[in-house]
Amino acid sequence: MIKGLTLIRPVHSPAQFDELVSFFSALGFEPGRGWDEPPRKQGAATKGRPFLAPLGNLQFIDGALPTLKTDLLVEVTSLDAVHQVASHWLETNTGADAAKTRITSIEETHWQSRLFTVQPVPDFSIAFWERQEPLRGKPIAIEGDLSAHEMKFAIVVARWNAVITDRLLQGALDCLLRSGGRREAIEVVRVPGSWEIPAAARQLAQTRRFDAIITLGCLIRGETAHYEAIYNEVARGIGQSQQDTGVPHAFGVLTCENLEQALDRAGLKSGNKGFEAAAAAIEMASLHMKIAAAPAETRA
Ligand code: DLZ
Repeated sequence: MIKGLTLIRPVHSPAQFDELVSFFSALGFEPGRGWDEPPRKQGAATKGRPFLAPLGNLQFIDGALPTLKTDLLVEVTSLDAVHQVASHWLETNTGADAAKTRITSIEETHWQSRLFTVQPVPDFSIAFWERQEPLRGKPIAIEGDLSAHEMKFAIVVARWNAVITDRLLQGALDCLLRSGGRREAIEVVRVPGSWEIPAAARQLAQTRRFDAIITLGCLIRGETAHYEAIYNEVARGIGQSQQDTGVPHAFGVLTCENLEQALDRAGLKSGNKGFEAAAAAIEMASLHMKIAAAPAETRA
């Protein structure tokens, strides 16, 4: 019968509202359905923006926690990456000096976890924490993070069906920038059609200047002679470039029956595959670095 918990947090001003929405968005919280209403009486709320997490609980405790004073506890799986994103957000939004006073370093807790606290706005403190890995500190699995901080990307985008591929490009850029990437660290390369993507992707990967390559194109069966042959060759070429160069390549080439289906996958009904390809590129670039850095025993 019970469906969910909602923790309401009134804010002090519209500016603070925008700052908190920006901070929670930057950290990758899933936005819920918000609401806006005309003011009904003096001081009444006019808008709300929910943020969702896969799990939540309301916890009553008997007395105070000895070391922890916070308004909200958020459990995460990649604490170091979250710390990086939070620091980056603070530096961008509050300046480098203020940022230092509003975030703590990561510390160990008495409950086998690591934790830091951050104040995105005054009077609101959030503690992010991660359980220490069991098995004597060995991770159960090596996983890539979703932080694009300090990473470099090349995006190869086909001009053919530009009405679709431009949307895929916007989706990819949106994902990279929202994940902590910098616009100057993203190179966009345009090619005539999907057929040309593998050659450009390989050349870019061979420069070793990029942590990952994102490939974006759109093949529409109805409009493409030898559709299957072209699609197979494009997929094979991108895959082979990835295997040969060792640089992660994300596959964002749509293969659709018709234009309507392509539009759905470029930001309408079925999400934006450019955004998804960029997210995969970030994760694989991070995983690539972690596997390279992990001691041999972790990999056994
Ligand atoms: C020629 C062609 C056709 C018919 N259809 C598509 C398509 O649906 N999507 C796409 O990205 N490119 C298409 N092309 C162009 C080829 O990919 C290639 O650019 C040209 O054949 C020139 O080599």
